[in-house]
Amino acid sequence: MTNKAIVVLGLPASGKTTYLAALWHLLQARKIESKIKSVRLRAGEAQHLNEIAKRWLAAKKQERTSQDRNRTVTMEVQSSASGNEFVLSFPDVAGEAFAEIWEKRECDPEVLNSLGAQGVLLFIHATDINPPNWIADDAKLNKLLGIQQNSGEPVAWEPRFAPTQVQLVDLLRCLQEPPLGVGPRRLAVALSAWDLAEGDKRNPEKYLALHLPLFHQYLNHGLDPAWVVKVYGVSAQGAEYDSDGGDGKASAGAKTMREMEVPSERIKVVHGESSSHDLTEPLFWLLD
Ligand SMILES: Nc1nc2c(ncn2[C@@H]2O[C@H](COP(=O)(O)OP(=O)(O)OP(=O)(O)O)[C@@H](O)[C@H]2O)c(=O)[nH]1
Ligand SMILES: [Mg+2]
Repeated sequence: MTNKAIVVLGLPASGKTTYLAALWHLLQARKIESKIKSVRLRAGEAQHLNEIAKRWLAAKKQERTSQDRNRTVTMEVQSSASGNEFVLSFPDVAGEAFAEIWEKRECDPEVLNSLGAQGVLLFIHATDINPPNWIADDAKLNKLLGIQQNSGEPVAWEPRFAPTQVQLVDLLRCLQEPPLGVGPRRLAVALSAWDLAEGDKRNPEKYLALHLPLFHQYLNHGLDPAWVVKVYGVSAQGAEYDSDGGDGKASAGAKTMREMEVPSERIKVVHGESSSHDLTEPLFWLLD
């Protein structure tokens, strides 16, 4: 049995826990063909996995992962094609831990350990992107909203204001340099909430080039050429789910998802022009 580790990265609310919840359901339910099968859970966290999978099944949004509740799930999995078995470590870490690498140049020691993995699964919420803003556009928006602007007065800048793609490029740069660098890796970029991006009628790679052009250029021309990259569109929910807060009204999408006979069919994974319900596809490619 080979030990393989995958590190799951992503800024806050990028879809990491939702992916893990849907993955656990899919592996346990075995209702659809998948490239990877779960053999057994090796280390603890069954309760966590069962809780998040239960929320997923009920079409409820996951709770934000808090930094003092980072969890690494270790499972024994098997490739359906070759029968080879792997021990897969899959950390469910709060996005704040990765944001801190950019904002404070600090890294939690536990997170540091998991960052040595050869396989990197990087989540980016396809529609929750902080784009670079133009001062002229901001001024226009402030005027429309009736917000008083004191022109000529500097506004203190904070690293968290940086555009999403700037933070992501820096994260990848850190993974290539000491103390986080471990040589060439495989990188699967998962554009999560793909159901919200599909209206664009573009494949995931083209979507990335359009909405995160700096990041896309970095993948192609800035990253160590020995790294291998694939871009996936991932809809782990299939639609918008109910949130716990607010008026408690059920979303129409969540209702449709709850009515599906085979819940694993809510899932959609897109690569290039092909799509499937197999959420294990990026993991299989990373383990290969
Ligand atoms: N529409 C849609 N929304 C999704 C999907 N996957 C995740 N989301 C939403 O994205 C938001 C963040 O999802 P989480 O899985 O909690 O993200 P996370 O990366 O674990 O967040 P932290 O724990 O805060 O780091 C939630 O509002 C989810 O409902 C999806 O496939 N479709
Ligand atoms: Mg989370």
